[in-house]
Amino acid sequence: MPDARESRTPDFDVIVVGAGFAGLNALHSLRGAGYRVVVLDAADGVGGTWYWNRYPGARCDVVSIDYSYTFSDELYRDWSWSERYAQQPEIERYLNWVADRLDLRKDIRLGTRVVSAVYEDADATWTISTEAGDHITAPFLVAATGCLSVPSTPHFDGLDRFQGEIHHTASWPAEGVDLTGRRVAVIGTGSSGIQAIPVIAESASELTVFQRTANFSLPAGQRENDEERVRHRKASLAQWREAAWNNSAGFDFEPAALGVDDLERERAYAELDRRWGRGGFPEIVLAFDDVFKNREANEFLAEYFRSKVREIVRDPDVAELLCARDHPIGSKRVCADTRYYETFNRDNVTLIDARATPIASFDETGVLLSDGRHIELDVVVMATGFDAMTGALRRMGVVGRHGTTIDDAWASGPHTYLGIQVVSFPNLFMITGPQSPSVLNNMILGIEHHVRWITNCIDFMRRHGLRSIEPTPEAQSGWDDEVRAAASETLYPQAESWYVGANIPGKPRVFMVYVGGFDKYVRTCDAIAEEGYEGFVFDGPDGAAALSRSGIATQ
Ligand code: NA7
Repeated sequence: MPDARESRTPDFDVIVVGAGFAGLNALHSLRGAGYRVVVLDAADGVGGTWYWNRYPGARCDVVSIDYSYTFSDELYRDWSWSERYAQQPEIERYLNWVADRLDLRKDIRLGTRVVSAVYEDADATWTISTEAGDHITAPFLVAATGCLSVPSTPHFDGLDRFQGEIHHTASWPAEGVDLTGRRVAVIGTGSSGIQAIPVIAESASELTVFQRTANFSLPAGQRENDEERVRHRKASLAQWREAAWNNSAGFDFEPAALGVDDLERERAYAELDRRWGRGGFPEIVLAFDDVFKNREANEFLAEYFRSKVREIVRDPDVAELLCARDHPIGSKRVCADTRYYETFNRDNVTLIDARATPIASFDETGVLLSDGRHIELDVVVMATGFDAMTGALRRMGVVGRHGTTIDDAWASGPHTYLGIQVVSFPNLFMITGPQSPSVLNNMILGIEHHVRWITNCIDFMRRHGLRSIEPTPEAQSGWDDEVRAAASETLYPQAESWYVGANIPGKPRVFMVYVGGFDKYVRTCDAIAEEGYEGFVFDGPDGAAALSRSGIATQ
């Protein structure tokens, strides 16, 4: 008797999970290609990471004119960012504007959390189950679930007894939190903490910062956008796009060597001072490629950063504590701040070395440190990061062929082909998935590239009557090797960062980003598609036969 499910008609052609930058772009592209698409998102609004991360001071650390969709000249032309680095509310407004402008809302179901995604081999169909108990089917599933979308709150004894408020930066209440005159603790000094701390210090009566590891941070150089520059960019978007697609990081500048060997130290310092004054990654961190590979150049730059901390922070002991030493600069995300170090000169701000004197426990009124000190608190801010890169797919309960779970497949860290697909998970596509350039390149271009690639791939399958696609194990392990080899030429793997999963207890330590160059990556993916999707198999293990049946050449 045939399985009843074999004859069922799927509800949609494509289910996209996530309504942030990636999901909105995917919906527009796939719907434009004629597919029936639905986007599901747990949030009550569009925006993805820019919906959730509403903490005080939340801001993008990529300049706003580079952090915009480029797939549509009209969109690019008709939106104007007010600041060099956009704040969260403005980015959220932008994404809402895009959703309206492209008439996307009618295909987006908000407040819809996906609790499982199961692939059925018999009819090559994904069934998505939602928290509300709905089931939705489609042959294709696109995970537009973001790289930093699962907040992580470490375990602290007694936290549930604390009678004050606790807020994670990545699930900050939409109505805001009034911190005026309150005693606040911020736990964590990554990008989120470093952005939030100066703003919180201005309203809190007392702010206690718990720093376990000092980070490198530089002034963002925040200012209003230079109107002339914006006009020029809008007028020359096509050239910018061309340059960025062919750039190793997806921007329009090519890094050069800091070259500490060649330059006299004074000259190098003078150059760095000039750049520090202008602020932001393009000026300093991303400007020098040898810094990511050469330990000497790296230490030179790191020491320059430390000298700046000592210049700014008046108390020498506090300054030393704020100097990052445990990792090469750039091997963890360098932070872009607005008066972060200056904040530690305020009378109402105290820095606690949470490595020397960790939090022992919480009680009803505050926190007890390992040295016996008790700090009374009204509000605790967890700026403690994310289960990055793999967390979202793992939380979504993804089950592929023969009951293989994504947890099984990634037990030793993520394995993918091109960061786009995974063996045993046919027709599941990831946007900026692990092992793609993602967070270490221009995210928006990375998203646009994946969206284009996925749309073309589904088109190809439709044209050739193919039902399913997945990578071969050989191609996947080859990509593992490429990702590892590219990382081994850099200093990235030397840090205990979220790039390697070190911030989540029990998570395998594997460097999860492809750092072989954005331009090279784009060329590789596009060549694979043009050559008939080498390394992928269509319609299960009988893929070669499926391809030849479809009338196209097989390798
Ligand atoms: P990050 O960069 O992962 O930072 C999390 C911070 O929280 C970091 O300073 C951690 O210290 C700290 N942390 C985590 N657990 C603890 C405990 N138990 N005690 C004390 N401190 C702790 O997350 P962000 O949200 O700031 O930024 C994530 C990305 O978003 C960022 O890189 C940008 O790309 C945007 P640790 O370093 O682990 O010692």
